[in-house]
Amino acid sequence: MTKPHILQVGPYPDWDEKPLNEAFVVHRYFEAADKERFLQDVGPHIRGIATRGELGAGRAMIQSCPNLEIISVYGVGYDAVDLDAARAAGIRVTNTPDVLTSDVADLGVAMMLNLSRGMIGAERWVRDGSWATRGLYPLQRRVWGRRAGILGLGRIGFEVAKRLKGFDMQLSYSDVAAKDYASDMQFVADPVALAAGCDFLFVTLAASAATRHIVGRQVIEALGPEGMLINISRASNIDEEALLSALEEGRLGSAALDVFEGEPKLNPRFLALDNVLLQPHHASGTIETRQAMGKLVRDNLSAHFAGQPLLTPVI
Ligand code: 8YV
Repeated sequence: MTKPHILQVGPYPDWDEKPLNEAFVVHRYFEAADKERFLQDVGPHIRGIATRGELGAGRAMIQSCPNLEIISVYGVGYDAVDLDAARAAGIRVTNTPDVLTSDVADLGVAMMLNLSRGMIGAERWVRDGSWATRGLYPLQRRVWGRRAGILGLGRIGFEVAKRLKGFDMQLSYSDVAAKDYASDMQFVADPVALAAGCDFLFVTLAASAATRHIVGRQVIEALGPEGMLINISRASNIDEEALLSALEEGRLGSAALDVFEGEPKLNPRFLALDNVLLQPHHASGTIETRQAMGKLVRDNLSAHFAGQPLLTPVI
């Protein structure tokens, strides 16, 4: 049987490369020096795209592959895939939900604990000898028993909530509608009201055009100088300019961020702040989860080319 040709948009861990190359003829887009030329050359052969959540597949890429049938995303977020272009051409799209949910929630909660208790600074305090020369580390803020708001109570938000219950926190959430599986949490429809009523605001929304900058100046102001924003979703959910100026001016207490506009480059203003915890978009980055994500990317492609139902279809 001839192997289908696929376009690989970004690198995967070594353990994924071998099985991918065994099952498909793989064209490595990310290695091409002249990407436009590369797409012109290989585009007509491509029947599948294997991409990553943050890389997606834009309209130009999709349209350069006239025989494209499926886009398989390594990630739960598919906001970087041009769904309209895919739909218009009858192209299927899959993602990797569920397998990463708990790891993403773990990192979000870890970020909250770490920043609230000042653990990065405390580590520095030990290493640079301040403990011996300056004495006790400055007191930090408690987590347990305080108020957490969750913006987007989907799979990841729900796992965050489960973990926060272990810290005896008072929980509330916003979503398009109240969820029947969250009767023990307070539903607050308006994100500004949600932010006004919590100390820690988790952003766990699937990003789309409708959620762009949903955390804007008003939400940030409502969270206030004692509040902490934790983003484990997508940068586009937050108005980064409003966030930066609020952090710089002390109108927002602090922010723990795993995602940034234009990542992996980020606005250098973040680096000058000491009220932030900055993480390199690695909430799903455990060996166990990444192995499961890689397998799901391949299994969706293989199912499609074998004429079987997709495991985790988006469209
Ligand atoms: C990335 C993610 O895909 O699940 C998502 O939506 O953003 C991540 O899991 C990951 O960084 C791998 O590229």
